[in-house]
Amino acid sequence: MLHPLRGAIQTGDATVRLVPTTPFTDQKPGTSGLRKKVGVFQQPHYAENFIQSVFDVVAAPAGATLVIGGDGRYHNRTVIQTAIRMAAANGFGRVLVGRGGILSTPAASNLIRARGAFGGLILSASHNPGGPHGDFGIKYNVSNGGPAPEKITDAIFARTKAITEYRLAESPDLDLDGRGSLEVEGMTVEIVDPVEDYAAAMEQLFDFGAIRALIASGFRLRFDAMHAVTGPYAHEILENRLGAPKGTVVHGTPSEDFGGHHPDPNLVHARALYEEMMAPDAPDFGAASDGDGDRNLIIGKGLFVTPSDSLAALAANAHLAPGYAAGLKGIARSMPTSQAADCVAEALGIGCYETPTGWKFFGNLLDAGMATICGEESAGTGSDHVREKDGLWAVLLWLNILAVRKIPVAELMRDHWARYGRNYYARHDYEGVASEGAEALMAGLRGKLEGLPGSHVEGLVVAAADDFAYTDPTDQSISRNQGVRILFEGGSRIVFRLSGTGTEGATLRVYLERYEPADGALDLVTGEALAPLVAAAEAIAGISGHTGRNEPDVIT
Ligand code: VG1
Ligand code: CO
Repeated sequence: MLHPLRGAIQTGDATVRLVPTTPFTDQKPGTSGLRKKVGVFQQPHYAENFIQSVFDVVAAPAGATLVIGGDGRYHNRTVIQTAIRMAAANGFGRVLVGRGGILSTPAASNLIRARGAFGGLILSASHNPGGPHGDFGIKYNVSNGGPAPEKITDAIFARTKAITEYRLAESPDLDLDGRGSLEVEGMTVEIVDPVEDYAAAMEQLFDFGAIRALIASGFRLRFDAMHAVTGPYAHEILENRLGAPKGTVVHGTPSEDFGGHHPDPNLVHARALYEEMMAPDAPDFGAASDGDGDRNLIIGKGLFVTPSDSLAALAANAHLAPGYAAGLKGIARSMPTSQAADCVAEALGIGCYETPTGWKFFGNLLDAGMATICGEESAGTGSDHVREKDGLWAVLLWLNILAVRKIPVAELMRDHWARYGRNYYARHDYEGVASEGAEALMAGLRGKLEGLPGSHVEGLVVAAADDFAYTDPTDQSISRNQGVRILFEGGSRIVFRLSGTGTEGATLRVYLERYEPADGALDLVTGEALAPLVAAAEAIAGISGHTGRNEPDVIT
């Protein structure tokens, strides 16, 4: 319940309450917005404090447009109602909200750009589990459609620590399931179809006729929406517009708790899809997306394509799709993402940028026209069509490429490796470990960096080691401590960093990469290819001693 009224002021015809509040100390946005357990967000004033801090920092001009939508997880509708009341009380003139409160993250980014909105609130905890005991999240995106850059998220965090009141319009809950426009105290709330604008944008980028013909020729695909937000998008685009048979999209109805599953499209949580794709009668192409629709998992018949390889293959072939026929301006990847994309950039003679983890670092490069395609090892790929990674976009680009090249995914990848070499890659996650142990591990690594070059570990020779720092080439802003990199002679690497999206203890991510040149061993089993690096990671970082774990929880 709200505190008693401290003051009610009239702004035009709006009745605005100024609600007194006190700061929470834990509202620091992480890799992708503020993520906490649902119970934390349900505390009185918690979401309000954060949203007001966003509004205070971004200082939208009166009458500005705000996009609001989420991935449909538990608590989505409650926070959307609050956010709309607060937007009205903070002087926004128009809110665009997805029907039912639904907007995938890339669709929200698209809407902000297409409608010239000032910004947007995306309510999601992405790949984290949902439901009353799961996670919730709020992220603010700026007018280019991308996540707020660090200088804004830092200012928001500072504001959350000083906030004393928030503004709320007095109005009843809105029916978000209807059509058309509503009014909240002088502000227009337009309920938009979550899929329409996004699907239209995809039709502009890709040759839907060619993909339709591929599917009509008997090419079989499977798309697992993981009970999350991409269900309605995939039904419309893959089945209705591209003619894939009904049933191509599975788990296509968004549910508040993702059917009790973990909407993370990796080999652990999308295991059933993986097994289907490895079976003798597998479809030609399998894909999955995460809670908010920005990630993609790509599996060909009999071959899992690592997200890093997918980025490289998409970059190498993107010109085959109409939206990229003019070629790429550059490629950007997050630091832990494998260097496969670098080989493509080199061959194409275009720029290649290495950024810290998280999509917010790609925005400036895309805005400046320095990069066209970006990607992360965590199953995120996207382009300059929006300012978020985009799961269905990646699926459609793959399909467009396959429709032109008319070869199976596995053959396309073998061909790729034979040309550029192969970056064997895996990420080992140690989830929910004690924060002290994880911090001590990272501190220990940082302490050793200087002495590592030249040393021999498990048959590998360390060429360089550092704690990654990034200077944005467009505005010279610097982000430090973005992960420890150990680079070996021959192009192999180990990267260590702590997750910035978890909500329980710490999650240690260990990224392992081994490079084999085009005339090297291209057909190894990944686990075997990486075994020396796994041993080296343990020897250098003392993972078991610091975490008490002998095995990672998740290998992707
Ligand atoms: C993870 C991934 C990162 C991704 C981020 C948000 O962050 O590693 O690549 O950008 O999630 O993705 P972290 O800090 O936990 O490693 V999503 O789909 O959760 O918005
Ligand atoms: Co996501």
